[in-house]
Amino acid sequence: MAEYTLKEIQSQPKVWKSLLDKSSDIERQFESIREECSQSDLIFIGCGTSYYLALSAASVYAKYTTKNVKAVAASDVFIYPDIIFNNKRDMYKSVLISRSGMTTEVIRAAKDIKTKLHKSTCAISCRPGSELVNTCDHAFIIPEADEKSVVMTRSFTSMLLLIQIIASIHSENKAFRDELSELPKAGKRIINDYQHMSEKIFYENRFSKFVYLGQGPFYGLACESMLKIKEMSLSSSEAYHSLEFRHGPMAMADEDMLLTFFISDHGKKEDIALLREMKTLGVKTLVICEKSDEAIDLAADYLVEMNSGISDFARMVLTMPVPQLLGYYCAKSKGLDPDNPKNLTQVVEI
Ligand code: F1P
Repeated sequence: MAEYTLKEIQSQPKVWKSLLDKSSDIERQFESIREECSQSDLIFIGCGTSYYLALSAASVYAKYTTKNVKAVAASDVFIYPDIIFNNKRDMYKSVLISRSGMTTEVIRAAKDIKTKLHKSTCAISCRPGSELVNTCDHAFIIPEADEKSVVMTRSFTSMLLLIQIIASIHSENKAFRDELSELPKAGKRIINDYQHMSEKIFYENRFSKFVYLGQGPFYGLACESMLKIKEMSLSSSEAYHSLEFRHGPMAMADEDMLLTFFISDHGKKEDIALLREMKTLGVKTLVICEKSDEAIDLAADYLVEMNSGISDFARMVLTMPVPQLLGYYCAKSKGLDPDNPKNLTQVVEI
């Protein structure tokens, strides 16, 4: 077995470092579109993993630049353009996200925005020379984050980090930029510390349901984690805004469920109350947080403590290696090949 996926998960801190080392080039490139970006609202567009990336990227960008930013699935851009752009079509700068730059819906969205709305477009991708990159007016490309695997892991975190770097440049926020530079070291430590735990979870349990909960910028990460376990291990999985889980989905809670909580600094009080309540329903809990406390220690069956000293919006990529490893090890525990998930291909072309 080739084991691309595991190597790509493990390589993330190295790729983040090489991306951070290119911050000056990214800055130079951003200066050519600064004015246009400053005058527009932003819309992040993608499919699958790249759509979930758009959700988290939109939160981070809105937070630091105080701009109006939204995320949409690429298909809605050409199926429901009126809902997305309504009568404000001149206001938006579109950012199209795609690892391959070949996904049909993303390319169609980019072409429609250019030809029907006459607006310029910007691509975020891992493949130079792709159709998306050639269609867009600007492109930020990170070839070192590209992957052999079908399932996106380091491309997700690296393209998210790239957008965070751009947000730090756009907002001229040096403190945010300094926080981002700490990520590779913390990421390496987290992978070393928690790889074994991620494997052990599946020696100790056989879950039939997986749920991921996160608020704000962590909601897109919860969705992406849900997709990792689904794609690699063919397991039923769902993601919700944390407090939404109480509005119906908790009917499904029982001992066959692994409930993963992304606990943020912003929503810690509400998150912990929910965690304690769910624990009483018999679920197994996995908590991913910056720092634990007595209440978390008591209610978490499995705990990932990042201890990074980095704030909520800057440390987002640090939360991802463990959910990616869960997908990988769950697949292994079921005798599946995470490099070659059933029914999936690296690029979805229609
Ligand atoms: C997005 C995507 C992935 C999915 C699969 C096929 O691709 O749909 O989300 O996991 O690998 O591609 P892209 O537009 O980012 O290349």
